[in-house]
Amino acid sequence: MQLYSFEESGNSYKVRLLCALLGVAPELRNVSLLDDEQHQPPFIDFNPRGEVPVLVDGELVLRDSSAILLYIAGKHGNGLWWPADVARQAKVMEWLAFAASWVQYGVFTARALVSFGIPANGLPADFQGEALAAAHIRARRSLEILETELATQAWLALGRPTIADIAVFPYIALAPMGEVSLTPYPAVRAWIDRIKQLPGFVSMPGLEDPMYRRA
Ligand SMILES: N[C@@H](CCC(=O)N[C@@H](CS)C(=O)NCC(=O)O)C(=O)O
Repeated sequence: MQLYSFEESGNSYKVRLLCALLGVAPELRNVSLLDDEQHQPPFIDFNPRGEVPVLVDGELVLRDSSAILLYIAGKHGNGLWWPADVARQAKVMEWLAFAASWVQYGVFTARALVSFGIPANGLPADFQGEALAAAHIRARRSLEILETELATQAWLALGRPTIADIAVFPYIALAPMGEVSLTPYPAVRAWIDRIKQLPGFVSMPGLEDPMYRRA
Protein backbone atom coordinates (compact mmCIF):
# COMPACT_ATOMS: atom_id res chain seq x y z
CA MET A 1 0.00 0.00 0.00
CA GLN A 2 1.22 3.50 -0.82
CA LEU A 3 -0.02 6.48 1.21
CA TYR A 4 0.34 9.90 -0.39
CA SER A 5 0.41 12.38 2.46
CA PHE A 6 1.86 15.64 3.81
CA GLU A 7 3.31 15.86 7.31
CA GLU A 8 1.27 18.90 8.42
CA SER A 9 -1.99 17.71 6.86
CA GLY A 10 -4.35 16.54 9.62
CA ASN A 11 -6.38 14.55 7.11
CA SER A 12 -3.20 12.67 6.14
CA TYR A 13 -2.31 12.27 9.80
CA LYS A 14 -5.63 10.50 10.53
CA VAL A 15 -4.50 7.69 8.25
CA ARG A 16 -0.93 7.60 9.59
CA LEU A 17 -2.33 7.47 13.13
CA LEU A 18 -4.70 4.58 12.43
CA CYS A 19 -1.90 2.69 10.66
CA ALA A 20 0.39 3.21 13.68
CA LEU A 21 -2.30 2.02 16.11
CA LEU A 22 -2.87 -1.10 13.99
CA GLY A 23 0.81 -1.80 13.28
CA VAL A 24 0.28 -1.33 9.53
CA ALA A 25 3.17 0.28 7.60
CA PRO A 26 2.20 1.74 4.22
CA GLU A 27 4.93 3.16 1.95
CA LEU A 28 4.77 6.92 2.58
CA ARG A 29 4.94 9.24 -0.46
CA ASN A 30 5.28 12.90 0.45
CA VAL A 31 3.19 15.41 -1.52
CA SER A 32 4.42 18.92 -0.69
CA LEU A 33 1.37 21.15 -0.38
CA LEU A 34 3.76 24.08 0.13
CA ASP A 35 5.11 23.48 -3.40
CA ASP A 36 1.59 22.95 -4.81
CA GLU A 37 2.48 19.40 -5.85
CA GLN A 38 -1.14 18.37 -5.22
CA HIS A 39 -2.22 20.34 -8.31
CA GLN A 40 0.49 19.06 -10.66
CA PRO A 41 1.23 15.82 -12.50
CA PRO A 42 1.76 13.07 -11.58
CA PHE A 43 -0.39 13.55 -8.44
CA ILE A 44 -3.30 15.42 -10.06
CA ASP A 45 -3.61 12.60 -12.64
CA PHE A 46 -4.79 10.11 -10.04
CA ASN A 47 -6.52 12.59 -7.74
CA PRO A 48 -8.28 15.33 -9.75
CA ARG A 49 -9.50 16.74 -6.40
CA GLY A 50 -5.93 17.92 -5.75
CA GLU A 51 -5.97 16.80 -2.10
CA VAL A 52 -4.12 14.46 0.22
CA PRO A 53 -4.43 11.82 1.55
CA VAL A 54 -4.63 9.22 -1.22
CA LEU A 55 -4.18 5.50 -0.65
CA VAL A 56 -3.18 3.15 -3.45
CA ASP A 57 -3.54 -0.59 -2.84
CA GLY A 58 -2.94 -2.44 -6.09
CA GLU A 59 -5.69 -1.37 -8.49
CA LEU A 60 -7.64 0.45 -5.76
CA VAL A 61 -7.19 4.24 -5.45
CA LEU A 62 -8.94 5.93 -2.49
CA ARG A 63 -9.02 9.72 -2.37
CA ASP A 64 -10.61 10.68 0.93
CA SER A 65 -9.49 10.21 4.53
CA SER A 66 -12.83 8.76 5.71
CA ALA A 67 -12.86 6.20 2.89
CA ILE A 68 -9.24 5.28 3.63
CA LEU A 69 -9.86 4.93 7.39
CA LEU A 70 -12.83 2.67 6.69
CA TYR A 71 -10.80 0.54 4.26
CA ILE A 72 -7.75 0.10 6.51
CA ALA A 73 -9.84 -0.50 9.65
CA GLY A 74 -12.03 -3.00 7.78
CA LYS A 75 -9.00 -4.83 6.44
CA HIS A 76 -6.69 -4.75 9.47
CA GLY A 77 -8.83 -3.75 12.49
CA ASN A 78 -10.25 -7.16 13.54
CA GLY A 79 -13.79 -5.72 13.66
CA LEU A 80 -12.85 -3.29 16.44
CA TRP A 81 -12.13 0.00 14.68
CA TRP A 82 -14.80 -0.52 11.99
CA PRO A 83 -17.55 -2.92 13.15
CA ALA A 84 -19.19 -5.62 11.02
CA ASP A 85 -22.77 -4.88 12.16
CA VAL A 86 -24.58 -2.36 9.94
CA ALA A 87 -26.24 -0.43 12.79
CA ARG A 88 -22.85 -0.02 14.47
CA GLN A 89 -21.30 1.01 11.17
CA ALA A 90 -23.96 3.73 10.91
CA LYS A 91 -23.08 5.01 14.40
CA VAL A 92 -19.43 5.33 13.32
CA MET A 93 -20.51 6.97 10.04
CA GLU A 94 -22.28 9.72 12.02
CA TRP A 95 -18.86 10.88 13.17
CA LEU A 96 -17.03 10.40 9.88
CA ALA A 97 -19.67 12.76 8.42
CA PHE A 98 -19.19 15.18 11.34
CA ALA A 99 -15.43 15.20 10.65
CA ALA A 100 -16.02 15.96 6.96
CA SER A 101 -18.51 18.75 7.63
CA TRP A 102 -18.49 20.55 11.01
CA VAL A 103 -14.80 19.86 11.68
CA GLN A 104 -13.58 20.51 8.13
CA TYR A 105 -15.46 23.81 7.76
CA GLY A 106 -14.76 24.92 11.34
CA VAL A 107 -11.47 24.20 13.08
CA PHE A 108 -9.79 22.91 9.87
CA THR A 109 -10.54 26.15 7.99
CA ALA A 110 -9.58 28.37 10.94
CA ARG A 111 -6.19 26.59 11.20
CA ALA A 112 -5.60 26.86 7.44
CA LEU A 113 -6.25 30.60 7.51
CA VAL A 114 -4.46 31.48 10.77
CA SER A 115 -1.46 29.13 10.66
CA PHE A 116 -0.90 28.68 6.91
CA GLY A 117 -2.33 31.94 5.57
CA ILE A 118 -4.40 30.22 2.89
CA PRO A 119 -8.14 29.97 2.38
CA ALA A 120 -9.25 26.36 2.16
CA ASN A 121 -11.95 24.10 0.76
CA GLY A 122 -11.71 25.38 -2.81
CA LEU A 123 -11.74 29.11 -2.04
CA PRO A 124 -9.40 31.11 -4.33
CA ALA A 125 -6.06 32.37 -2.92
CA ASP A 126 -7.22 36.01 -3.06
CA PHE A 127 -10.56 35.35 -1.31
CA GLN A 128 -11.41 38.38 0.83
CA GLY A 129 -14.64 37.21 2.47
CA GLU A 130 -15.51 36.41 6.05
CA ALA A 131 -14.05 32.90 5.94
CA LEU A 132 -12.31 33.12 9.33
CA ALA A 133 -15.32 34.56 11.18
CA ALA A 134 -17.55 31.79 9.79
CA ALA A 135 -14.95 29.12 10.60
CA HIS A 136 -14.68 30.35 14.19
CA ILE A 137 -18.45 30.19 14.67
CA ARG A 138 -18.57 26.62 13.30
CA ALA A 139 -15.48 25.64 15.31
CA ARG A 140 -16.99 26.73 18.63
CA ARG A 141 -20.34 25.13 17.84
CA SER A 142 -18.65 21.83 16.93
CA LEU A 143 -16.71 21.92 20.20
CA GLU A 144 -19.96 22.48 22.13
CA ILE A 145 -21.49 19.48 20.36
CA LEU A 146 -18.47 17.33 21.25
CA GLU A 147 -18.37 18.59 24.83
CA THR A 148 -22.00 17.52 25.36
CA GLU A 149 -21.34 14.04 23.92
CA LEU A 150 -18.07 13.47 25.72
CA ALA A 151 -19.39 14.65 29.09
CA THR A 152 -21.21 11.30 29.38
CA GLN A 153 -19.11 8.93 27.25
CA ALA A 154 -15.41 8.20 26.86
CA TRP A 155 -15.47 7.58 23.10
CA LEU A 156 -17.60 8.96 20.26
CA ALA A 157 -19.19 5.69 19.12
CA LEU A 158 -19.64 2.14 20.43
CA GLY A 159 -18.05 2.71 23.88
CA ARG A 160 -14.53 2.02 22.62
CA PRO A 161 -12.06 3.76 20.30
CA THR A 162 -13.08 3.49 16.64
CA ILE A 163 -12.29 5.35 13.43
CA ALA A 164 -14.98 7.84 14.59
CA ASP A 165 -12.47 9.12 17.18
CA ILE A 166 -9.55 9.00 14.73
CA ALA A 167 -11.48 11.04 12.12
CA VAL A 168 -12.56 13.80 14.52
CA PHE A 169 -9.43 13.97 16.71
CA PRO A 170 -6.69 15.76 14.68
CA TYR A 171 -8.30 19.10 13.83
CA ILE A 172 -10.07 19.30 17.19
CA ALA A 173 -6.75 18.80 18.99
CA LEU A 174 -5.10 21.31 16.61
CA ALA A 175 -7.83 23.94 17.19
CA PRO A 176 -5.47 26.36 19.03
CA MET A 177 -3.51 26.73 15.75
CA GLY A 178 -6.65 28.40 14.39
CA GLU A 179 -7.01 30.62 17.46
CA VAL A 180 -9.79 28.48 18.91
CA SER A 181 -9.20 27.77 22.60
CA LEU A 182 -9.88 24.32 24.06
CA THR A 183 -9.92 25.68 27.62
CA PRO A 184 -13.76 25.87 27.90
CA TYR A 185 -14.12 22.19 26.89
CA PRO A 186 -12.76 19.91 29.67
CA ALA A 187 -14.47 16.73 28.40
CA VAL A 188 -12.97 17.29 24.94
CA ARG A 189 -9.52 17.82 26.47
CA ALA A 190 -9.85 14.61 28.51
CA TRP A 191 -10.83 12.70 25.33
CA ILE A 192 -7.78 14.15 23.51
CA ASP A 193 -5.60 12.88 26.37
CA ARG A 194 -7.23 9.43 26.17
CA ILE A 195 -6.44 9.21 22.46
CA LYS A 196 -2.83 10.23 23.12
CA GLN A 197 -2.57 7.32 25.61
CA LEU A 198 -3.60 4.67 23.05
CA PRO A 199 -0.81 2.10 22.52
CA GLY A 200 1.09 2.93 19.34
CA PHE A 201 -0.03 6.60 19.26
CA VAL A 202 2.08 8.87 17.02
CA SER A 203 1.97 12.67 16.94
CA MET A 204 2.16 15.37 14.25
CA PRO A 205 3.49 18.97 14.17
CA GLY A 206 1.32 21.33 16.25
CA LEU A 207 -0.30 18.72 18.50
CA GLU A 208 2.09 19.31 21.39
CA ASP A 209 2.72 23.01 20.71
CA PRO A 210 -0.38 25.22 20.44
CA MET A 211 1.79 28.16 19.31
CA TYR A 212 3.17 26.21 16.31
CA ARG A 213 2.75 28.34 13.20
CA ARG A 214 3.69 27.76 9.59
CA ALA A 215 2.60 31.21 8.31
N1 LIG B 1 -12.34 15.35 2.22
C1 LIG B 1 -10.93 15.22 2.13
C2 LIG B 1 -10.28 16.54 2.45
C3 LIG B 1 -8.77 16.44 2.32
C4 LIG B 1 -8.08 17.78 2.53
O1 LIG B 1 -8.69 18.76 2.99
N2 LIG B 1 -6.79 17.81 2.21
C5 LIG B 1 -6.01 19.01 2.33
C6 LIG B 1 -4.86 18.82 3.31
S1 LIG B 1 -5.44 18.37 4.91
C7 LIG B 1 -5.36 19.29 0.97
O2 LIG B 1 -4.79 18.40 0.38
N3 LIG B 1 -5.45 20.53 0.48
C8 LIG B 1 -4.78 20.90 -0.68
C9 LIG B 1 -5.40 22.08 -1.35
O3 LIG B 1 -6.53 22.47 -0.96
O4 LIG B 1 -4.78 22.60 -2.28
C10 LIG B 1 -10.43 14.13 3.07
O5 LIG B 1 -11.03 13.95 4.14
O6 LIG B 1 -9.46 13.45 2.74
